[in-house]
Amino acid sequence: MILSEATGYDASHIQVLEGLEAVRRRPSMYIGSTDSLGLHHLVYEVVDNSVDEALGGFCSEIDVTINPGGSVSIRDDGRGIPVDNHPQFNRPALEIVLTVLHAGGKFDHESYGVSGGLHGVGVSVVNALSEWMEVQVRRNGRIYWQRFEKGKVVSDLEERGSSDHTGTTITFKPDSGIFEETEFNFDTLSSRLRELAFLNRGLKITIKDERSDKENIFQYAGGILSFVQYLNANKEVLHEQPVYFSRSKNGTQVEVALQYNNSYAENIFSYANNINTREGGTHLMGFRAALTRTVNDYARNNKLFKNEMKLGGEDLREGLVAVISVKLPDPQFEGQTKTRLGNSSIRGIVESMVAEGLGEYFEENPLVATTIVEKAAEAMRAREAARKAKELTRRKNALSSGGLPGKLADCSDNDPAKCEIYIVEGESAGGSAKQGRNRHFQAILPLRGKILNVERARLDKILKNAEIRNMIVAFGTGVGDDFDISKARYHKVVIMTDADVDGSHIRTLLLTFFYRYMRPLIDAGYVFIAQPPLYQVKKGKQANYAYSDEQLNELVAGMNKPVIQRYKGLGEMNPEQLWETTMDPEGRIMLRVTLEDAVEADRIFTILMGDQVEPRREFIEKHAKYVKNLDI
Ligand code: 0RA
Repeated sequence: MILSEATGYDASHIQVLEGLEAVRRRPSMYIGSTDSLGLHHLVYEVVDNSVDEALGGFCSEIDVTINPGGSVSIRDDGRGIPVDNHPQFNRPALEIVLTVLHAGGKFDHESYGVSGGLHGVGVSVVNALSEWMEVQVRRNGRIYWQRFEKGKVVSDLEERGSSDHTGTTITFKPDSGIFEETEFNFDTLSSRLRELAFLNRGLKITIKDERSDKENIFQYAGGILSFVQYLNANKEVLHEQPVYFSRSKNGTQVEVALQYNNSYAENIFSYANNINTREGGTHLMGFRAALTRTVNDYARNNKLFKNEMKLGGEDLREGLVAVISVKLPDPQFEGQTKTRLGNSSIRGIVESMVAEGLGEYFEENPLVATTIVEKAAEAMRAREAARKAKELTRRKNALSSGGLPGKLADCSDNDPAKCEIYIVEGESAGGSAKQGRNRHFQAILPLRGKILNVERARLDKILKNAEIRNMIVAFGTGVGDDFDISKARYHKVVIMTDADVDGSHIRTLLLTFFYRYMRPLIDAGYVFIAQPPLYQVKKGKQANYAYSDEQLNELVAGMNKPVIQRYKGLGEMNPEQLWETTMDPEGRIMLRVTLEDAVEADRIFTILMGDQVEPRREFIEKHAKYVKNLDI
């Protein structure tokens, strides 16, 4: 609001209230959503402010505590939010930082050359969306305190004793009138805080859950070099030490760590100002271009190739684990989820810095350089073989009717948004599903026995597997680099397996394949897991179904002589039962597969499917529950 006549406190006060009211009216505009994701963003927003202090060199420790009553506290040892009078508003600066939109308190732009961009909406937004917030500041030898409710000042700034430390503690309770979900998840917060600790070398971040007594301490002397070691922890690496270098120029800092392993997947995590740029961007393009060029230059200069061989970008991806982190002033975030770095000048800057840093590293570490050249050369030969295999798939498909696999019972509707495909374990359950389905919008593809473990095979071998080829052709999307989600013939891909160990194994194999070679299918939310019932409870002619042990207990409570049948496989249900319990959109339960935490997902698939047996056993013993959650 701009009122030329209005002056002093009153006018500013009105402005403040209108600003925060806007946040409460349209919270999603400021924090993305009001579901669990948005809820956790509140914490990240406050933590980002503490990390900013760390980036400026003023803070070395951040403690996050989930309190029993539903609030969360973020404590740092930074400079403390200023408390002196803000001349424009004639109120304490702390109050302005907490109640004025975008004030953020970043009055001194110089010391905040780099700061969170995606969140970066300001702590005042968190305040506006909190039932209450209390701020404690240690500064000038004193302790200050102030409380807010729904963004409004409810007590003036108070002095509460003395302290010879500096720092800020912000405690807030999210407003349950705004958030659909108000329970903080320890693992979700832990993942992001671990990531922040990797990205800010030496910074100590602690998270404590006072509801249980879980605690994690993250601190990495190696920064992103430690991050790469963490990502490769359960893989066989091709060179012991990760490649690492950092460069900075004109206020832009580029940091890269990379290490090859013996797998066939690529795993690059790119960041701009600590934000995970899932959609990539100019920094990633610069990195890729420099990697390809520098490795080819090295191979040529050292006469590692007999003839005029040239490695392509895709050859350098195989088995690559890399973290690239840039810090720049004024980042531009673009794309659907605002996670693609758009600053065009960054591409060239990163490319030249990476070429320089990597070139130097190779000169000093010729063994590492040679290992990378050899791995890429092998990938190139395999790529040639895969190209031939893919072509074969294409030609074979063209021969059969309509190009679709013979085992597929397709649906008649051809609007992908309405269509579903059930991937069914076993021929007999496949048969029941074909009979029981609604053929207008439900297609059935039975799988015979086990499918290939894609974690241990290259794409050329994967494409030789008939079950996998059938899926690719049925989906219509292609696979790997050629994957095109806009060609998907179904917007629901439903995995339907038995509720036993084999079924769970097949499910994990399928999920691994989708994750490694059809990731956008998962990102788009197209992958589901069917939930067949575990029990049938009969009383007279009336049949009921239970999908869990608790449900079974509820059902039989008070029943006289119920007849309970435990289902071991889908095959034990007739087509009508299968339809009624598992496939009918009116009554079925389906779970959507989401893998938001790419670091954790990658770790899990490596552990579950990789060739190192020991960590797998350990993992299953330690995280049996998590595995169950992943599976569902
Ligand atoms: C405004 C100005 C300064 C620091 C901060 C805000 C600040 C905000 C938060 C939020 C959580 N922790 C924080 N720590 C600091 C600069 C202070 C100065 O110039 O001394």
